[in-house]
Amino acid sequence: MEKVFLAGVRIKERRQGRESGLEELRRLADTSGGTAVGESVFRIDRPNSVFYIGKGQVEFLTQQAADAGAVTVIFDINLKPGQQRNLEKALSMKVIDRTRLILDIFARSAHTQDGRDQVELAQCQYLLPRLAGMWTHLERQQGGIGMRGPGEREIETDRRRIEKRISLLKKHLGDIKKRRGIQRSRRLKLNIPVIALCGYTNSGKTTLLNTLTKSNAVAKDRLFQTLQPMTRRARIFDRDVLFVDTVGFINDIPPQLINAFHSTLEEIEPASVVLVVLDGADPDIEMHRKVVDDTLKQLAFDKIPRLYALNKCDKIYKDCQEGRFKSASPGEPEAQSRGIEISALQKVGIERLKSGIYDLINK
Ligand SMILES: Nc1nc2c(ncn2[C@@H]2O[C@H](COP(=O)(O)OP(=O)(O)OP(=O)(O)O)[C@@H](O)[C@H]2O)c(=O)[nH]1
Ligand SMILES: [Mg+2]
Repeated sequence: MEKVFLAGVRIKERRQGRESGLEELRRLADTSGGTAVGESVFRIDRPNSVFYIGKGQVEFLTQQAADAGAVTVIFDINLKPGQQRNLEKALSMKVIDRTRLILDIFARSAHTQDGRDQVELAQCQYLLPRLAGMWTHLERQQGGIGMRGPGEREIETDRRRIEKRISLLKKHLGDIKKRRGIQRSRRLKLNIPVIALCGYTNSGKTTLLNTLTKSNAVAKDRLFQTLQPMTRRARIFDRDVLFVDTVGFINDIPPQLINAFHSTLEEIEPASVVLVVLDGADPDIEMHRKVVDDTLKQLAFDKIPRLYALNKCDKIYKDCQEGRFKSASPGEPEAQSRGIEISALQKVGIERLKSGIYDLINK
């Protein structure tokens, strides 16, 4: 396990409401195989062009990370290539930013050829502007966080080869897009309503898909477990429907990933209903809701009727049984705005959720 030091950065004036802690960064670091040996949060007025954080803060961080025995510093913000390089020089350590960390996790989760191609495209696009001087001042390392996955062999090659690789991958992804398009139009001909499960990563989308369709897709307590969409047929009362599980969203989702995963996200397009799955027990639920709403808007899926499920309610209510939740019924305004409380794992609130879906597809 690689010893990592976590560095959170908060811009003072952007602070609104609850300031999120480093829990998410800790989970991301953990998922990518790092062991956090220390952490610090740096508050700044505005990003500095040289190091992002202030010079004095860099000195403090250098000391802290070295004392903790870290070999890598992971930031929860995105760094410009120059800032990243300057920080690596100043710290004499590998510096990973948020995008690189997330790309690394995606590389670990990519088990299919399509998934690997999509991640590699994102990695190549991330690397291209960072080629100059990359790792040259550090001992070249084998493996480790941010060095993993299909893109790693490309690091030492020149820009031209990466550019060639990008165009080849884009061609592959074009083929995937076509193939998916054909599959979708075939499904569309069946005239069965599609319900897309969307949400923040780890909110329980796959678990809910399994519960709704009696499937056994892999659901794990791990960020970005699901990369590829999965469609399963089920019945809601007297109607056949198709549920599609999708890749999870995250705050500050790297644009390279949205780009590379476009063909995957297109599976949401034919949906009659977007079922947003939120982790109802997460203190950051409102941030998650906003990220999901904003991402759906960015992808132009905001016109599709939406239903919110507040999942993991068994974590909130001790005595969790069907009908015991305090939530309003799906027809009531409060439930529509906040969401229908469910537990995908304990199979609670599922009938009420189905009624909500049923009402929307019959509209
Ligand atoms: N307590 C509790 N845990 C749940 C519930 N639903 C899901 N989980 C757990 O939450 C974790 C993530 O569940 P997944 O279904 O894999 O979540 P996901 O949204 O598909 O996550 P990604 O595919 O990684 O984006 C797993 O450990 C599940 O067992 C629930 O209703 N209650
Ligand atoms: Mg999943």
